[in-house]
Amino acid sequence: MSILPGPLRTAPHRRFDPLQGRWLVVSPQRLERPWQGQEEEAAPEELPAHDPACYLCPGNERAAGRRNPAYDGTFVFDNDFAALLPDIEPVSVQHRGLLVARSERGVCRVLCFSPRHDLRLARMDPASLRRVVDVWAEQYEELGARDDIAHVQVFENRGAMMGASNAHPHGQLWAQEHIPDEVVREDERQQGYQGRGGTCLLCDYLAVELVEEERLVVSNDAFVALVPFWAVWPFETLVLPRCHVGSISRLDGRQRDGLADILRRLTRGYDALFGVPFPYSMGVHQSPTDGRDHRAWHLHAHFYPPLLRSASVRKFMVGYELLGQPQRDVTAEAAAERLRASTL
Ligand code: H2U
Ligand code: ZN
Repeated sequence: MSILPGPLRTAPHRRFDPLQGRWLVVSPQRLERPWQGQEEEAAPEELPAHDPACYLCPGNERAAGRRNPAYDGTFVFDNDFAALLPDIEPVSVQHRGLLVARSERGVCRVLCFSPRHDLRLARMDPASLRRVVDVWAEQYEELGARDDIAHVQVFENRGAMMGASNAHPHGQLWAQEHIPDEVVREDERQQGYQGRGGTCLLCDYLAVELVEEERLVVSNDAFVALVPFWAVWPFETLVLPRCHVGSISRLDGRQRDGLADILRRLTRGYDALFGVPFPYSMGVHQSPTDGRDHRAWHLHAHFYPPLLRSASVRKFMVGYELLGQPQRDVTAEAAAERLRASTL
């Protein structure tokens, strides 16, 4: 069942992103070429279980000279080259509203998902993935409880194409004094929606998608992954808990297992789509920790993969997208269909 009028599957149109409050241009007519799938991709790389040259493997020395313990599960450490620092002098400048700056305190950490150099989320077993979910929850709780931290961003860059510096399975945590802009916008949009109708934007959105079905990718009792109606990246997905909850730390054990299961099936689906370790940036958006009322916030994760048609055809945000607004060729419906087939 779909409410989408036929021309919106074949002709240029605009779609609205209610979470960011912005429009994008969708140009399905540009994808008349047949799906070429697995043609041009590189062969999957063979990695050793332990790489003596890896900065993140257990027991190895890191770039700045510290040595990793012989960890056998997950491992968290303060980033040796942190973008944000906790102990800096507070200063600010405000010159005629034109030169505006202020110091920003924060903490950056690296989280190794596994001691095994050759694994990635898609290849980890459910119990190990569940451990990663638990560490995300612990870190959010610990950092978010601090007075100098208003927001904790959990993310993963996967693949050199997305800027990952190392093949070892790892993600990052950036916690800071102010709420970053993407999150401020999502917060305002969720609060505004709840203020107008009394219900949650993402609870309502998920209910619509569960009826529409065509943008769903994988689901279980606790979580759903779908290609959002307003997706900008070719195979972008949104991971949503079925219940209204603001952070991973508020999920019970069954729900955390549910999240781990979705992450596993979704990333395996991504790998299967092109037959290679699929590059992406992934981030978990949890309610800000600035002490204000964020009851409207609905926990979710975004996956932003750049690959469009094969390992050698990727999306860049350039030209019109840099100067006007985002644009995509493959519709959310077509992307969901391909991704869903890859997760079977
Ligand atoms: P990315 O792969 O997403 O770049 O994350 C790796 C992070 O690990 C990166 O932020 C840090 C880099 O600063 N790092 C260390 O803290 N110590 C090292 O020895 C190597 C990399
Ligand atoms: Zn390694």
